Amino acid sequence: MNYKKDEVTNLLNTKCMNVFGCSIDDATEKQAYKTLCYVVKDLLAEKRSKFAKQYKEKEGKQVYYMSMEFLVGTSLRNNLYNLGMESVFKSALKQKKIDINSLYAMEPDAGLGNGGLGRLASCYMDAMTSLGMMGTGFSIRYEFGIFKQKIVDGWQMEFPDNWLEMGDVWLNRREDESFIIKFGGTLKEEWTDGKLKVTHENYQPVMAVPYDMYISGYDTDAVNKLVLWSAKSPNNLDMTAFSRGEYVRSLEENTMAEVISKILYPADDHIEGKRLRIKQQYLLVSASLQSILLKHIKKYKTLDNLPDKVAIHINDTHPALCVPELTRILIDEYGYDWDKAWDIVTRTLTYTNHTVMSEALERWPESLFSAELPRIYQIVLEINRRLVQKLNEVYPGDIAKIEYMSPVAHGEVRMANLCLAACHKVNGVSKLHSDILINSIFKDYYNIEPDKFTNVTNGIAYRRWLCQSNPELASLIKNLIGDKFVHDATALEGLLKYKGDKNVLESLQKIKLVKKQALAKYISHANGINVDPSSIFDVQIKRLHEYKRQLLNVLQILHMYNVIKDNPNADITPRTFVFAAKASAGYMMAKQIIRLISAVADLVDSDAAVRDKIKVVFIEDYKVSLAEIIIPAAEISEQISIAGKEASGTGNMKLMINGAVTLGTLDGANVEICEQVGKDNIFLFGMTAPEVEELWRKGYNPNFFVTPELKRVLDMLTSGILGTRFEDISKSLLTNSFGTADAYMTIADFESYRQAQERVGKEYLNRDKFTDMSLVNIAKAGIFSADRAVKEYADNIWNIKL
Ligand code: CR1
Repeated sequence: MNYKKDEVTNLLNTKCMNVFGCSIDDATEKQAYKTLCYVVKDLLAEKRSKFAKQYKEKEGKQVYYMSMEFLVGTSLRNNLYNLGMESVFKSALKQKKIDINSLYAMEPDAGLGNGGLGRLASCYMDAMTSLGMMGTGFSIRYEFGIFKQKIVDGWQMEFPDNWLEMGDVWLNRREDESFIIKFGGTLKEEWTDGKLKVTHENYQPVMAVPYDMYISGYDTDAVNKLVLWSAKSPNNLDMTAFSRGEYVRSLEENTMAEVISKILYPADDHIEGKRLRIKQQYLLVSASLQSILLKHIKKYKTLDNLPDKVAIHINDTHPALCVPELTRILIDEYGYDWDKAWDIVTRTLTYTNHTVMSEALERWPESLFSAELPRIYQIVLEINRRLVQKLNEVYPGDIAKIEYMSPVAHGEVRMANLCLAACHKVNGVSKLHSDILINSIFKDYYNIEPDKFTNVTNGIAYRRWLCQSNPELASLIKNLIGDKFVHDATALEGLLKYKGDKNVLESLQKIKLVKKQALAKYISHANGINVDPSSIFDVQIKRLHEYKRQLLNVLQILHMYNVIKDNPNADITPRTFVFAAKASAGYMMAKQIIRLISAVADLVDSDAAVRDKIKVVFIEDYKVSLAEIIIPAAEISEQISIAGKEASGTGNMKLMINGAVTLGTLDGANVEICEQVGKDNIFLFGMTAPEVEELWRKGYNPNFFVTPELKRVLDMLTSGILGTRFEDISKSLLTNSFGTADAYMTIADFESYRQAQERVGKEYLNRDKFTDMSLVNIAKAGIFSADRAVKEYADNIWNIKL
């Protein structure tokens, strides 16, 4: 958008006057922040209205992206950047003596997600918009997003994240477009004119109120919307109770309803089969589908063509209730018969799987499911009955297989099977992960419908992660290869011609140092620790999960400690190990591991012989905006999950594009990162996924893999040297009573990891060679752009022409 400085000043003044009754000169900082956000929102609204009008005339196909999580992070800088207006706003504000950076700093993260899955959804909204697609995200307006983390004496403590206080500036409430969602109750069945009519009675109605958040894209006419549903009681006050003097009870129903959208479940790659959670899922699904269908019928006067005009995407199984709910609406509300309804459902819905962790595969007890959603349960049973009939023809008599594939079995409703049965496309999120899906967990479905399955390797909104978080690097790249890469990330390959170019390597080193200094400053402020910006910044930032093996990292640090203690003059390249991670609130082992990291940090720091060589820092409250500070400063990107378990990873991509070199296993998208950069530009270690499988088959006993060095490290866990004895961690690694010890093969991979870490230390000493590796990583990161990923979804899954 083309605005001059004076015009921007006018916009700010007028808005400030309208909302706060003062000019921008007299505004408090908070008022200035809000004014700026409102002005930006207005600009987006204006663009949105033009875009929507154009689109309506074109009658193109559009996507609805259903996700229980969108990890939006902050929006202000991103929106200004995307509108190409950052500098004009900056100078208009500067004239008023307001530093735009201090306003940026006031914005809370919209933390409506846990980790990779939620951030991916936000990156895809950005890419859909930048590509000019009409795409709408649907989720929940959690009053409290992912908790704020504080570390107290090594323990994680959780605090509520009241993001709306400053974050609601981006939301538009549209009460008029609310829908009623029905929970519980009973079903009445009547036959009229040879047709069975089912009426849902005595249910508890909850109102779903939509809030819109605009999503901007880079250099595009498009503006999309993220629609967030909030739960509300349809009856404000129970007047009878109120007039009886029962004031509290009169408000009770209100509170019960509102609780549904109160808080995000803080578990990642893990489910909790809680009643409130299924209510959240149904609220999202039912409200979104009602709104999609209403809009469609208004426009086309029929739902027959729904699959031609609409793709509804199920992001992991959390919104899997789309399957029965869409069927229900078509039958109960729009009078379709089963076959026609089912045909529309299957051609409209698509599904992405994001994990093979069995504890994350959602299943609901039938009793809970049928009590909360009686009509939906009935429909699920019918889907199941028809499917079993079909499977009996394909796998006659193979009861075990059919049961394994059924949406309903053993007293449970299984959401993944519901998606597999209904969606016309199913994908994994990296090549390795998609292969594992078709060769193992989804094999039986793959055998009957191989064409249904495909892969889309994850991608990132690289303009946020490179251009906005690391403007210094982006501007160097522009100087070297022009600005084509801002639209087309694969143009980054142009950097390859600067391999070995002394000047370029020096510039890269300088920029890295600047970003490391910035992180060091943050750390000194947040942790009160001074880290040395000339040491290697070795970073592991992601959710805390045993399969991600933060523990492997810590054990190796303890080993380095021993090496230095044995020989204070040992040739060790100074290293700063940075961790940041939230643990699911109820995940005790993950919390213990955080405590261990803190204990190791203290141990290292208290020892004069060691502290100049290694530093360990756990930065609390990992979130999108913190990642934006850490990632540009990273030199080593730890991606060390046990092979076969990390579906893709996306932090690996963000770190790579900022020049960090991956130290990793051949897991998830690391495999494709390795394909891109070649073995010389990545530090690989550990077993491959087939080797892991093979070892499980042969029988894994961690004790066989304990080297003398590792034995010494493991003893430290319980010796008391760490202040606390970490018995549980030690046991989880070594006690093999039920064959469950070391479930993530930390011990089996330790030696290989130790050696890889030694290589890192050595290779870093040749700064130019290391920076060359870094340059190749930046140059080859283009393929991991969300633009590429979303194009693949459009082509192969949603059938949308761009
Ligand atoms: C996976 O663990 C992947 C993201 C996005 C996560 C991670 O490897 O990069 O999804 N899965 O695809 C997840 O959160 C509930 O599952």
